[in-house]
Amino acid sequence: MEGRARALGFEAFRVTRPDAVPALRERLPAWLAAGHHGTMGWMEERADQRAAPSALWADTRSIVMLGLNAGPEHAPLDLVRLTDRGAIATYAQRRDYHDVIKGKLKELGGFLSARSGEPVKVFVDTAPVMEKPLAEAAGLGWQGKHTVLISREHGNWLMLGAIFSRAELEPDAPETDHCGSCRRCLDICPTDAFPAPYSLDARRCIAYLTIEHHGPIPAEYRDKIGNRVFGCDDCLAVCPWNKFAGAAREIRMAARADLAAPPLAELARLDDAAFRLRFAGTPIKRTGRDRFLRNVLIAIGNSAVPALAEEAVACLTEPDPVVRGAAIWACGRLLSPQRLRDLFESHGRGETDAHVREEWRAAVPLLMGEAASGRADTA
Ligand code: B12
Ligand code: SF4
Ligand code: SF4
Repeated sequence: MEGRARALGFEAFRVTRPDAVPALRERLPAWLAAGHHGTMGWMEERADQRAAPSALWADTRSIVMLGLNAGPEHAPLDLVRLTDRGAIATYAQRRDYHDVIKGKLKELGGFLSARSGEPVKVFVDTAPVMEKPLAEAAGLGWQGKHTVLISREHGNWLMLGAIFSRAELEPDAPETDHCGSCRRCLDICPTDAFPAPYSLDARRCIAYLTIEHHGPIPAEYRDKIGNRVFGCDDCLAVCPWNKFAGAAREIRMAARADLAAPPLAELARLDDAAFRLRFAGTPIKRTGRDRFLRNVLIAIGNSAVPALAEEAVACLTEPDPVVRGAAIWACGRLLSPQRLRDLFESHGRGETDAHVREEWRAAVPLLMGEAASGRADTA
C-alpha cells in the first residue's frame, strides 16, 4: 500500500486509529469558545464530528494520513520585499491541492478497499476532519509552535489528506515534538497571531484575513499585511526543519511562473472574467474577484509606489463597497491631501454606504461637514 501511495506521488504515508487523539474533544471546543475561528462559522458546525473521527463515520477503524509536498521553488520571504508586486502563498501559486489530492486519495482508497474488502471514505478539507493532529498521531510529523505539521524529512510544506477505512490496519507510532527552545515562527509573525505557542488566533492571521474573512480588513492589520495578497508563509518559511525540504515533485503541483510575483498594477485591473481566467484551477479562484481586489488595494496602499495610486483611484467607482473602501485607504496612503480632497469632491460627496463614508472620513479629516474624531480639531 505504501508503494502504491508513493507511486501516486505522496511523499508521506502513515496510519493511525480514530481514537488516537482524545485531547481533541477538549481543545477544539476551547479554541472555538475563545472565538479564535473568527467568522469561519463552518468550524463550529459539526464540531463534534471534527473533534472525533468516529462521530463522522462510526465504522472507522483506521485512518491513513497522507502528505503531498508543495514546497516552494524560491524563498517565500524574498517576495514580501517586492512592494510593487503581490505575494501569493506558496501553496496557492499552483493547482488547487484539493483537486490534486482528492484524485489521488480516490485511487489509493479504491486500491485499499479492493485489497481489504472493506469500505473507505476519503477527505481533503472536504469534511469536518482535523488533519494535523491526526497526521501527528500517525507519525507523519508534529504540530509545531505555529500549529502547522512539520515532517523531519519534508519540513512544513506537506499538504494533507486522509483515508478513513473500516479495515483494521497496523497503526504507526506517533511523532514527538522537535521544536525545542526555538520560537522563530512566533517572533516573525507580522500580526502577532499566536496568543501562545501551539495556539493560533485566526482572526489575527493574514491567511485568514486575506482568504477567509469577508468584509473590510480591520484597520489595525492593514499596514502589517504588506504586499501579501493571498495567504501568508512567514511562520512556515523561517522553520529550521525546512532545510530537509525540497520543492514540489508532483508535476501537477508545480508552481506557475506567472503567480510567483505578479505586478500589483496588473492584478488591480482584472475584471471578473479576467480574474477567473487567470486563477482557474488555483485556490485563489475561490475567494472571488472582489475579495481578491480588496487585498490587492491594501497591498497597493502599502507599496510606497506613487505610480500605483492611479490603480486605486480607478477602483473608487467599483460597485462593491468593500473594494471602494480599500481603494480610499490606498489613496489615503499614496496621495497628497489636496488630491484626496479633490477625489472626495468628485467621488465621495454623494457616497451613501456607511462603511465607505467612514473610510473617506478616516482618509481625509473634515469631510462631509463632519469632524473626524481626534484629528479634526487640528486639521
Ligand atoms: C481552519 C484552517 C485554517 C485557518 C486556521 C488555522 C489553524 N491553525 O487552525 C486559517 C485560515 C488561519 C489557516 C491558515 C493556514 N493554513 Co489552514 N487549514 C484550516 C483547516 C481547514 C482546519 C484547521 C483546524 O482544525 N483548526 C482548528 C484548530 C483548533 O486546530 P489546530 O490548529 O490543530 O489546533 C491545535 C493546537 O492548537 C493544539 N494545541 C492547543 N494547545 C496545545 C498545547 C500543546 C503543548 C500542543 C502540543 C498542542 C496544543 O490543539 C489544537 C487541536 O489539536 C485545515 C484542514 C483540516 N481539515 O484540517 C487547513 C490546514 C491546517 N491549513 C493548511 C495550510 C497550508 C495553511 C497555511 C499555511 C496557508 C497559507 N500559507 O496561507 C496557513 C497557516 C497559518 C497557521 N500558522 O496555522 C494545511 C496545513 C498542512 C500542514 N503541513 O500542516 C491544512 C492541513 C490543509 C491541508 N489539507 O493540507 N488555515
Ligand atoms: S501565516 Fe503569517 S500571519 Fe498567519 S500566523 Fe503565520 S506568520 Fe502569522
Ligand atoms: S520555527 Fe521553530 S518553533 Fe516554530 S515550528 Fe519551526 S521548529 Fe517549531
